[in-house]
Amino acid sequence: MNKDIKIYFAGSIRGAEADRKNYLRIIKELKKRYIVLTEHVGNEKMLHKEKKLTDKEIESRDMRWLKEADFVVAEITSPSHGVGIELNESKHQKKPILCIHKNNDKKISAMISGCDDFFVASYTNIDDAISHVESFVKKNQ
Ligand code: 6K6
Repeated sequence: MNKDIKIYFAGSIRGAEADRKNYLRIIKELKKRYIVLTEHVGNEKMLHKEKKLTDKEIESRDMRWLKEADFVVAEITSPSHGVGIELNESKHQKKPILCIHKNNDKKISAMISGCDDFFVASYTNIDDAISHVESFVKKNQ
């Protein structure tokens, strides 16, 4: 239990609605162990409220949270411009970055798998995804 550790969870928003339930399940488990700064990424109701914000407000708020985060966990099964930008920014801020993706036939971007700053792991179920996060946090704490 590391309730003082702040995690920035990144996942595709515009373009991967089908993945949201999966994000929600991961975030629900992460919240039992850590502070998740970006719960809205998997939460339909919270995202609906986000729609009231301008894109400028979203971008500056998210960049502020990213700065505040101790760890970045990105779910990269579905490609996302926003997640790509967040990953690059996290890399420049020298955050420990874990990228997780479903164990399927889809190839992930070479810009992620080819970058030494990102630790990439595949998972088959939620327990698996969480244990990747737990061991990554333990190793990089
Ligand atoms: C709700 C429904 C559609 O758009 C919204 C409001 N948009 C966003 N709200 C909060 N965070 C966002 C929003 N759009 C992008 N982000 C950030 O970029 C999140 O932290 C995600 O990790 C990432 C997703 O980017 P895209 O390119 O997949 O949208």
